[in-house]
Amino acid sequence: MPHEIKNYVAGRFVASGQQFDAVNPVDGSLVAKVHAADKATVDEAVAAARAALPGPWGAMTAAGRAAMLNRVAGGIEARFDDFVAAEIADTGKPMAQARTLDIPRGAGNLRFFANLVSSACGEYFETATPDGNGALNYSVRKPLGVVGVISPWNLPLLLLTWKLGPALAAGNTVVAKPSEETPGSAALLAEVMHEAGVPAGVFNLVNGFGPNSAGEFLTTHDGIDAITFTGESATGSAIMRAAATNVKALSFELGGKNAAIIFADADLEQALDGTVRSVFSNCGQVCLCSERVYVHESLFDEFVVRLMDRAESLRMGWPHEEQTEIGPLVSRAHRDKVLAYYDLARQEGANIVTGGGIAEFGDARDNGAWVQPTILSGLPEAARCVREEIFGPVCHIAPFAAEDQAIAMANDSPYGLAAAIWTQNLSRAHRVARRIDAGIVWVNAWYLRDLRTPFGGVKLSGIGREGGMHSLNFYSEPTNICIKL
Ligand code: NAD
Ligand code: 6OH
Repeated sequence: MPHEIKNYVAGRFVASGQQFDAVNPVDGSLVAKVHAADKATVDEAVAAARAALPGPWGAMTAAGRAAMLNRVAGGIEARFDDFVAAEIADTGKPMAQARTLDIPRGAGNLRFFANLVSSACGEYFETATPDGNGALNYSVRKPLGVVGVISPWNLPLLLLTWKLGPALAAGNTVVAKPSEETPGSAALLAEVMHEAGVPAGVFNLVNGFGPNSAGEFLTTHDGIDAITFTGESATGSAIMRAAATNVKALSFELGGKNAAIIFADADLEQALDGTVRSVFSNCGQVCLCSERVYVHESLFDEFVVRLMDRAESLRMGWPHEEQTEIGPLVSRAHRDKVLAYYDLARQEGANIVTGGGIAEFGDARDNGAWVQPTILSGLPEAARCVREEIFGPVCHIAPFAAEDQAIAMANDSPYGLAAAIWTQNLSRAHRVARRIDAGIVWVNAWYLRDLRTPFGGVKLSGIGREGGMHSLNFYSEPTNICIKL
């Protein structure tokens, strides 16, 4: 039964004159009517956030804010099944994934930053002076102000809370805009914030699109001090231009064209398991997914066949079925983009090892956004399908002869988010890992997370790092205080 999703502004759920549809990509059914925030609603949200900054939120101690965030995390856990259902309805992802990754991390992100801000310490220096008495320097952390949070559709609650947690813990107030494709879990989060007693104006939620809509209203707003954004690199460029007028602080997690490198000395079973996960998880819609797989020539033919077997046996199914491993893409529009790349691969002369088309079921799912898991080979490194982010269940697989060549191929990319290296040779692991131009390198693993570690990309993949103190450093600014003794 479709429901209405409103905006959450100054502690109230507000409607607007214009609505758009949130659609379930499993079968094309209507999930919700979403009230798009107009300019006046965004203005009101920014004003409410500004007003709450010195008031209820800024006046609270870090421990008080941490307690509040822990209460919100508890609220997510108390409504766990509702959050799972909302995430599944918007994305079609397997329920097993929403239950073990998306929603637990939604609560976990808030708890993690609540705890971190409770124990974070500052800097202190003793400085010599000519009179011999010296001076003390210490710094106090202050929030940036009003933060605009713009999040994508692939891991909706996880990526929203990954920004909200540190922003709020550090004492900022927030106006958040979830992706227009996936407003459901953010709307529930607003309810949980409200029920937890988060003061009005501290967290505001505005729905809408990018250009000429809530996204652009936020990024061009003079009342916003910082924008934290996860999404496509091209959108990052547009936001950077928009944010220039009042020199907003920017944190960007952008696209990727991540490499996996399988050396001859890899544990083959482990590398196959890891690569099938890294290519096809979340239907390939994780920024960290491997879209370029490089395999040592001595293993290449065997690896291609075995990866193909695994790709073909991935269970595509309804989200609620326990056996389901892979769901649809997020929307028909995104499917058009992915299918255009499948066609382009053919035009570029690729060998389609498996897949390459729409997945059909003969039931309501044929109204959804399903595509076949796809493996390409035989393309030159300069081909567009090897250079551009596709963001679907697809990789290009190519052989290499020598370690240096594998590193050069991995690094020959406009992106630099993540890489996965598969080898049993310890020296090689260290040697190669540090030469990869990416923000995150996994060895014999993929998407193994520790929330304290720096997370982000180089080149077109982003600006800055999130995670642990890296997040708190973005969401707060030190004021140095120098005391002459
Ligand atoms: P997107 O850039 O299309 O949209 C992301 C968000 O930006 C949405 O909320 C959208 O409404 C908003 N937006 C779009 N245009 C805007 C504009 N001009 N001004 C302001 N806001 C605007 O990205 P997406 O399609 O939702 O997500 C997929 C992309 O995100 C992929 O490129 C993926 O690699 C990337 N991603 C990166 C990371 C990372 O950590 N590096 C994580 C997840 C996703
Ligand atoms: C991108 O699609 C995935 C990002 C994941 C995280 O930011 C995380 O903290 O796990």
